[in-house]
Parts: sequence; structure tokens; C-alpha cells
Amino acid sequence: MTVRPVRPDVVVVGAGFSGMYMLHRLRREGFAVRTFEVASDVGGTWYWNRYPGARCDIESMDYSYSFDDDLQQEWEWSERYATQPEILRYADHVAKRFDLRRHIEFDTKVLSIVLDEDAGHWMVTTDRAGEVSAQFVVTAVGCLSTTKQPEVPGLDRFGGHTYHTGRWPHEGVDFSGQRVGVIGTGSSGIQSIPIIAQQAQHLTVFQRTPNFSMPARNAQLEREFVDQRKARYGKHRELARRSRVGVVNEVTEDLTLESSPDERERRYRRGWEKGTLFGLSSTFSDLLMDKAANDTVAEFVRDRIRDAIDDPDVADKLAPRSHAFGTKRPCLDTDYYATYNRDDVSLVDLHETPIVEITEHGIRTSDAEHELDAIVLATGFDAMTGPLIALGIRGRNGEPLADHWAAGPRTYLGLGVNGFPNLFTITGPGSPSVLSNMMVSIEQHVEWIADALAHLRDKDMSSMEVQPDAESAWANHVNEVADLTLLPTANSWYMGANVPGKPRVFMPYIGGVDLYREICDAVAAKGYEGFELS
Ligand code: FAD
Ligand code: N01
Repeated sequence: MTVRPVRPDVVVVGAGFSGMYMLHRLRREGFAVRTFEVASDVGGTWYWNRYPGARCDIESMDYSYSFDDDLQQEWEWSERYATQPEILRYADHVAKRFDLRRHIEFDTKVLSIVLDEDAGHWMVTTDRAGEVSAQFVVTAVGCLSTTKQPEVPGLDRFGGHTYHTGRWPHEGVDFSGQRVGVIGTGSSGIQSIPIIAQQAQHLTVFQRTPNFSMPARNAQLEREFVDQRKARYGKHRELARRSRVGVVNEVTEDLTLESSPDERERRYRRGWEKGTLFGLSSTFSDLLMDKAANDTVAEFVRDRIRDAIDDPDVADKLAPRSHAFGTKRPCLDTDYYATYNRDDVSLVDLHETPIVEITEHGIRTSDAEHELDAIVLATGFDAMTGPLIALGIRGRNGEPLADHWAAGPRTYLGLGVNGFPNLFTITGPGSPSVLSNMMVSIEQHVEWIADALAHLRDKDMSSMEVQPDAESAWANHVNEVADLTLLPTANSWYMGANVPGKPRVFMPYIGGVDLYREICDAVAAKGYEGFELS
């Protein structure tokens, strides 16, 4: 039975991995919590993204909670990169193990979160549970949970079925005998295209920007490896927490152009063979800082694409040139490029022939109408700020968060915003979040927030608010660090560039999870410096 405290101390919004752990942690600290989740069950990303081929791109033994040793010892991952169903089973296991569902109200959407300054609490309005007031609100709405539709006319006119990868039907989709079109070649497109190609009668991929993708080299996990990892799991997790990206990875100070072409080739080959997201970008220290250095690794990947594809014209279209390697999130794939060697797969380059409209029968580009039975939209998300702005948050003087962020998100540490006291954002903009193994970033934020609330309670204080100077200084720092790298040069979702009209600001913090954790710890140790406690 769901437990619903009438006046909870804390409202948590979202029951993905962030919300689940936040709820657990706050309950353990003795807070009364209500958690609202619009989905019908736990899992967040892994509840919604059920498209064929969906799996993680951080190794499962790292992409899982580390906060409870019994949990990490008892859970058995079957593959190096687990599939979506397996990750969702894991979320279910965690929910049962810690009896979380009792405090989660599913099928309940938060419509607005408004500060009542006189009463000193937040008023949270939902579509099913009415209005709930709480002293604290923690948003656990994820960075990639608001889907983005393509900006093409006629989508509602299409006579066949349309599916977004981020809202996939639970019963699955059988594309056998169908002519399928996929729009989008980010991670979701790249994971789903090889599987859809195996089922469909014909698959047409509509590509606007080619992406850099590397073979995942996924495999069943071997007993010996798992046993060895579990024997020193705690140590391994600690190294991950103290790493730059939340996974234990090679670190080098070597500069790309100071190495000989042979040495570069040798290192790139080794990085490529690893089958990890960061294997290639970590071969030299300056690949994401120096364009000339980056050109060498980008050309290495383009060569691998040419190796994999029979038709040189197709290979040319799939080879990314408009952005530097690693400036958009690279992809890990299984047989992505080889899929284009199939006779029943074709590639439409939207730079040559843009989509004009979606018709009743399919997709019309500037030179042809492609008749289709189904369209898959792998068109991504209104990332990071999208789910937060959709919450309808209003802070001091009724200021909407959307207005506060009109020129791009401004936060202190990605954890809080000036004018929005007692409201905390797990993996908010201005924190490493999407640049890291998210599990590491989620756990760090949850623990920091729980400690902060316990601190307030212990000191008999009721409010914690970001000071304006701290917010400005952090926003400047986030930009300055990003500007040391090539990442702001790409039209990526990190920059908000995938959503028309969205301010172009580099949203995550690229200083590294290791440094970031130290900064957050130091802030807490100094009595929550940069926050006003009252
Ligand atoms: P989410 O999982 O997004 O959960 C947020 C929850 O909030 C959702 O359930 C949503 O329904 C709910 N919600 C939102 N708005 C409201 C509202 N108004 N009212 C009520 N509920 C609301 N990261 C990695 O580090 N490694 C990976 O391998 C990886 N793979 C990914 C694969 C895919 C397909 C995608 C899309 C993302 C992937 N990510 C990966 C990022 C992933 O989002 C995070 O790893 C993590 O799952 C985020 O957890 P979360 O709880 O913060 O957010
Ligand atoms: O979304 P994306 P995604 N017409 O934004 C194209 C995580 N994730 O869902 O680049 C035509 O990357 C768009 O083209 P362009 C991961 O963090 C992880 O794939 O804007 N095309 C692009 O090709 C990832 O980065 C995994 O030119 C249009 C694509 O759609 C993040 O989620 C798996 C268009 C969108 O790519 C988002 O990935 C899945 C239009 N109007 C997701 N609009 C793992 O592997 C958009 N596009 C773990």
C-alpha cells in the first residue's frame, strides 16, 4: 500500500535511478517523503526507452548503484553492456529490496511547483494527488526524459505507425515485412538501426548529421571476471568516484602531436579495441582541447568507417566532418556500419535532400517520396533544462525558472538556484551529469543533498538558498572550463543546439567528477559556503 504523509518534509519528483536512491536515502535519515512519478513504475530512462537494441554504454558493473555492498554483490549482470530489459529488472530488484514502491505514487504527473514565501514551503500540484505542500523539493526528473519531435510538417498526417525511441510501446513492435524509416542517427538511432534492419522488409535511414560510433565489443560476462571485480568492488568504485568521468580509465599527460604518427596509430588502435566510450578519447590528454590533435583521431575513426562499408559513397556520407570527435556524445554500437552493406537498407543524406514533409504515405524529401509503413523518431530529447522547465517551477516573487534561465541555465554546482530556496536538482545543469557515468554523479548528488537536509535539521534551521554571487561565479566557471575545450564548438544537445530557440550555452560541467566532488565536499565542509542557511 502506498504511504502518503499529509505534509511530507520532502517531495521527490521522478522515480528513475535518481529518485529511487533519493527516496531511500531520505527515508533512512528519517524524513517523511512523497515521490511522484508520471510513469507506471520505476526505472525512468529504462522504463521509457524500450526500443530494439537499447542498452547502456557504460559497463553494467559500473553502471549500477554502489551505495550498498550487499546489493552489488548479489546482483548478477549477464552482459558487459546490459540490455534495457535487464536494467529494468535491476531497477525492479532495487525497488523490492528497499521497499521503495510504498512511497512512490505512480501515474502521477507534477504540474507545477510554486514557492509560498509567506508559509515558507513549496506547493506541489499534481494531476492525480492534488496539491501537496512540503518544505523541500528534490527534482529527480533526469537530463534525457523530455522527448523531442522533429521539426517537420505533416507528422500527424502519416497513415502508418510512428514511434519515438524515448516512448517505446511496452508490448514491443514487430517490423517484419514492413518498410521502416528511421529519422536520427544519435545513440538511439545507432543502437536500434541494426536490429530494425534485421526485421524490416526495407529500412531507410534519414541522416542529418553523421556521428562518431565505435564498436561496443559487447559480450557475456565471464564468471572469473565478475568474481575478481566483486572481490575488490569497493576499491574499484572508489577509484571510479575519484576519476574524471566516473569510470576507471587510462590517464595520460601525453600530447597528441608530440607523438609520431605510428605511435598515434598504435594508441588509437588500442583505444578502438577496448570497446568503451572513453577508450579512444583518453589516449592523449589534449584530444578534446586541440583541434589539430582531434583531427588525427577523427580521421582514424573515418578510416574505420571506410573499412566497414562496401560502398565508398555511403561511407563518405556516414563519415562525420561537421564536428570534432567527442564534442557530441560518441556512440557505442553493435554492427552499426555493417548494416549499411545490406541490400535492404538505404541511407538518405538530409544535407543533400532535406525532408520537406511527412505525407500520408511516408517521408517526402526534396527529391523523392519514400513510402513507409512505420516511422521511428530517434530524434532525441530537450536535454537537461527541458524536464526542469516543464515542471512549472516558480520561486521568489513568483519568478518562473524558465525566466531565470531565459539566457541559459544558471545554477550553483548544478544543485540549486538563487531565488528557489530548498529546491535541489539532482544532476542539474552545471554539474558533470551527462558527461560522466551517471550512476556516480547521481549517487554523489543524492548523498550531498541528504547530508545537507540532515545538517539543516540538526542545526534547527529551515532554509537553504543559493546566494546570487555563488551562482554567478559558478556559471562563469562552468563556461570558462567548457571554453578550454572543443565541446562548445559542436551543435550538440549539450549546447541546447538541437532544440530551435533554446539558448546556446554549454550546460554540463566539464571539470571532471573527481574535481567536482572535491568542490562539493569543500562547500559542505565550510558550512555550505555559497548557500544562505537560515
Ligand atoms: P530518468 O531516468 O530520466 O528518470 C526521471 C523520471 O522522472 C522519469 O521516470 C520521468 O517519468 C519522471 N518525471 C519527469 N517529469 C515528471 C513530472 N513532471 N512528474 C512526475 N514524474 C516526472 N547514462 C549513463 O551513464 N550510462 C548509460 O549507459 C546511459 N544510457 C542511456 C541510454 C538511453 C537510451 C538514455 C536516454 C539515457 C542513457 N543514460 C546513460 C542517461 C540516463 O538518463 C541516466 O543514466 C539515468 O538513467 C538517469 O536517471 P534519473 O533518475 O536521473 O532520470
Ligand atoms: O538523441 P540525439 P539520442 N530532422 O540528440 C536527429 C543518451 N543515450 O536519443 O545531429 C532530421 O543524440 C539529430 O540530427 P542532428 C546519450 O547520452 C545513450 O540518440 O541534430 N534529423 C540526431 O541525429 C545520447 O547522447 C544511449 O543533425 C533530426 C538525432 O536525431 C542521448 O541519450 C542510447 C531532426 C538525435 O540524436 C541522446 O541520444 C540512447 C530533424 N528535424 C541515448 N531532429 C546509449 O548507448 C533531430 N534529428 C547508452
